[in-house]
Amino acid sequence: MGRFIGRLQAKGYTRPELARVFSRVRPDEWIIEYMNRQWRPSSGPNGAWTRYRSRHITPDMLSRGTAFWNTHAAELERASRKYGVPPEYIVAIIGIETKWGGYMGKHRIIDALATLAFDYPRRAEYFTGELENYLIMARQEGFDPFQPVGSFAGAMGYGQFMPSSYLKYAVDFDGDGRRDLWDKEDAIGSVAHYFKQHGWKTGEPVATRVSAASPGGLETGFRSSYPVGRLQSMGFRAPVSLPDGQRVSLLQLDAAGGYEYWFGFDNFQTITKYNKSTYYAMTVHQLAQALRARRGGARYSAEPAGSSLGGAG
Ligand SMILES: [Ca+2]
Repeated sequence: MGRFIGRLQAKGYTRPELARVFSRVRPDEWIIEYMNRQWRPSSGPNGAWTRYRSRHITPDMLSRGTAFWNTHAAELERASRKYGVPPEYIVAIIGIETKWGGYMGKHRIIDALATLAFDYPRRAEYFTGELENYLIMARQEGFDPFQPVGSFAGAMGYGQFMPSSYLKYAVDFDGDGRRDLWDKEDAIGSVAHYFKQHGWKTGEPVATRVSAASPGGLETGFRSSYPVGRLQSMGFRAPVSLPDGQRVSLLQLDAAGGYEYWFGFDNFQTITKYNKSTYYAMTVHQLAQALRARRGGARYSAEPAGSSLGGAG
C-alpha cells in the first residue's frame, strides 16, 4: 500500500487527494462472491463448449454485428488497413465484449478495482496495479474517477479495456485529441492496435478444425504448442496442408456431440491476449467468420463444415 501511494504521488496526486478518493470508495461484496464462484475448474465432457458458444453466436448477435459493421464500415476499413487486422475480428471482439455497446457494465470502476485490489488476495497484485493505472488515466484525461462505470473487473467502454491496456494501447482514432474508450471510432482503432501490438500476423490463419483423434496425455488448450507433424502422426489431420515443423496449439472443445479438435495458429494466441481463454478466443474467431460469411463470401468455402481459416486472405 505504501509503494502504491508513493507511485500515485509521483504521478501528481497529493496525500489528501488520495485520502479523499479512498474515503469515497465503496467495497462491493457481490464482486468477491462472483469471482469466487467463477474460479472452479470445469470437468467434462458435458458439452460446455456448445453451451458457451450458443450464448454468444446467435441470430441476434449476427444481426447486430452486421448492423455495426455496416454503420462503421469506413472506420473499420481504415483500422484494418492501418493495423493489418481484418474488420471481422474487430467487430467480433466489440460484440463479444459489449454487444457493440449494448452492455458496457454498470459497476463504478473505482469501486470494482478497489474491491479486487484490497479484498481479493488471489489477484491483489494485478488489481492494485490496475487501480493505480486507472487513477493515472483519470489524471491524464482529466475526468472524475468516480464517474466511469464498466464491468465488475474494471473493464471499460466498447472494447472493455482495462486501465493498463488503455494506457498502452488505446488510440485517438477519430483525431479529436482524446483517447476515449466510450467513443466507437476510438474503440475500433484501439482494438485493432491492441491486436497488432500483441503479434497479429496479417493474412495468416487463426484456427482450423482437424479430424478428431486421441490426444493421449498431451496437454491441450491455447497454451499448448506442438509441431504439426507430431499431431498429424497422432491422427489430427488438418483440411489444408501445413509444414510439419510449424508449431500450433492443440485445442480441445467439449462439444455436445463429443470433443472437437482444432489447431490454433499464432493469431489465435493473439486473441487470447485479450482474454486468456480457449473458449473465448474460439468464440471470437467463429463470430468473426460468421459475420464475414454473412457479409458476403466465406473466405474458405471449400473447407469442411465448422472449420475455417479466418484471418487469411
Ligand atoms: Ca478520440
